[in-house]
Amino acid sequence: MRVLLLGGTTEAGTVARALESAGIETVFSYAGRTNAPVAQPVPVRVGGFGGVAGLVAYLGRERISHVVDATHPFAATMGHNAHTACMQMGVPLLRLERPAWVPQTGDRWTQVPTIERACAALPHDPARVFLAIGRMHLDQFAAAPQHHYLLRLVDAPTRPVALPHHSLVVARGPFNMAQDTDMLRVHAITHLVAKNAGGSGAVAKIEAARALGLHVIMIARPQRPRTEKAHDAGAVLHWLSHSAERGV
Ligand code: 3Y8
Ligand code: NAP
Repeated sequence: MRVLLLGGTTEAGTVARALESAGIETVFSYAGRTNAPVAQPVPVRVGGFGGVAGLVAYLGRERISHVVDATHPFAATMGHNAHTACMQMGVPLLRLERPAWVPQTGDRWTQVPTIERACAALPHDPARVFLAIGRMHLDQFAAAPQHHYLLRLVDAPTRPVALPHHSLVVARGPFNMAQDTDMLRVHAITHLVAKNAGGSGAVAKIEAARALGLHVIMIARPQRPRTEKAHDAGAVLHWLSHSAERGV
């Protein structure tokens, strides 16, 4: 058995530790988005595969017997590519999906279907907005330059940010509520824009926004292909052992 673990989330690290403890041969895969990704207890590869064709070739060349997709809910292209490549190669695929966050008492959410619609959901009058969606979609908010934006990025930007009024925090999660509450207060934030990532690593800001009574513009997850799903590392190990018993 040789498992390709598509990573980049807190849960992927948990699965990597479980597979290593179980003595299951595993390769952990990062896209190479950040300068210094978190080390893992199993061999790591970094960078894209080169689309579906590249992934198909990788699965064959590396004799991968199983794929676990533990990528972030918004990494939908990787999700679709993994599904297509595994179907083509007859390699079993399991999606490790964490439940989406749901609004609770005290939440002031405006739910939008895409990142593009999040900007339009901001008020017309100038606000102070914590843009907690990382680096890759910041430019879309240049359409609303009247706001002051607080940006939190994993790595310092390599080019000027196209938002005239912004503050920058360079930090890597997982984050905690005390840190996030303090940051929202210090920057006098009135609105928060977030992806519905689910999980524990990014939830602190949502809990802090609830405590402070802030408006949250919550971006829904993109569609993913229908695949077998698990919600924790134990279920991944069970799937692998069951799959081995069935000789696949
Ligand atoms: C490169 C690997 C671990 C994994 C930790 C989780 C939690 C902390 C919170 C905020 C929101 C955001 C962002 C975020 C979080 C975890 C998890 C998560 C959100 C690393 C990582 C990689 C990435 C890629 C990065 C994206 C960006 C998104 C920042 C490592 C740290 C906003 C998503 O600069 C860039 O290009 C960053 C790109 C994709 C989204 C974006 O559009 O900018 N994650 N994040 C992975 C790879 O190369 O394959 O560097 O160690 C992983 C984590 N980030 O092991 O502890 O499990 O989700 N990541 C979001 O959820 O909204 C920050 O600030 O509150
Ligand atoms: P994406 O848009 O779904 O994927 C774009 C391309 O990046 C893929 O086609 C693939 O390139 C490559 N790729 C993505 N994940 C990969 C992985 N784990 N290993 C190897 N190649 C990968 O992905 P994304 O949203 O940019 O996310 C990139 C990484 O950051 C993922 O590991 C994801 O788990 C992590 N992450 C993303 C977010 C987020 O908000 N999007 C949040 C936290 C963590 P090729 O086509 O060349 O194979």
